[in-house]
Amino acid sequence: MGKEKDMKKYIKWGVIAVLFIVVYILLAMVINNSGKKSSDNYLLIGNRLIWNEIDGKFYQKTKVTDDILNNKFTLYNGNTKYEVGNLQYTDMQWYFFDKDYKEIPTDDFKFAYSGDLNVSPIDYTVENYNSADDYYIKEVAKPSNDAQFQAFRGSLTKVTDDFDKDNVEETIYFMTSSSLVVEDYEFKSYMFIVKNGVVTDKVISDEDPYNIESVLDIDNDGDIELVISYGIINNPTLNSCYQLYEIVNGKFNLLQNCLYD
Ligand SMILES: [Ca+2]
Ligand SMILES: [Ca+2]
Repeated sequence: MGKEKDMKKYIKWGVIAVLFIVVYILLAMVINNSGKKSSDNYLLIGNRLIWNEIDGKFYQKTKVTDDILNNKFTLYNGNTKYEVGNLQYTDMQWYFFDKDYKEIPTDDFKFAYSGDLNVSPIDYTVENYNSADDYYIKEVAKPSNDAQFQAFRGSLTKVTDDFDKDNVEETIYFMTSSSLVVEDYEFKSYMFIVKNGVVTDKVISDEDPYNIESVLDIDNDGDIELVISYGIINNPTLNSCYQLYEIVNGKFNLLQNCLYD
């Protein structure tokens, strides 16, 4: 009788132990899947964007952690490539040093990347308004008075290249009337493409401006990508919305909306 009782006790505790282990494994699996595993593939663009690439998607890191700092980065200042030995993020600014702790110049800092990423720089210049742009301001924004016109002119930036590799250049314009603070007027923001003198695509926002942050070849496949910030009027932060676009046949193609870690 006693032995049987002991046996039952053992089985009972055995079953409990097995259940415990099963629950533990399931929990571990759930926890593991809910937090995306970070990778060593980091892309730093300017001082306000840190992307962590996982399976082709770029997740924004909203703070600087050791995970980031412990990587080996390759940096482009203009078209000059450097291997980074150490990096620091102080007062919202990156500082890079080579293996001898000599500071790497960042006067024309394009980006730095680590891990399996392979990013190529693209030569580009961000230009401001000139009088030939009035035609497009009128066509796209239809300003109803001179103050609105002036606001768009003052904010206008543009970048030109053959973005979709069809041997015809496109100019991508960014403009907003956000500087105009008058009653009964809600400012508008635009991003549009001009190709062969024709507006081929436009994106309109009721409020938040679009800004060009970077033009690069993010995967080194020869096709150009654009990093555009959205909704930043004054101070871009690590939290701001950064989008990735390509241009196809004169149209914007959103490759990735802002995506947070
Ligand atoms: Ca083109
Ligand atoms: Ca590319």
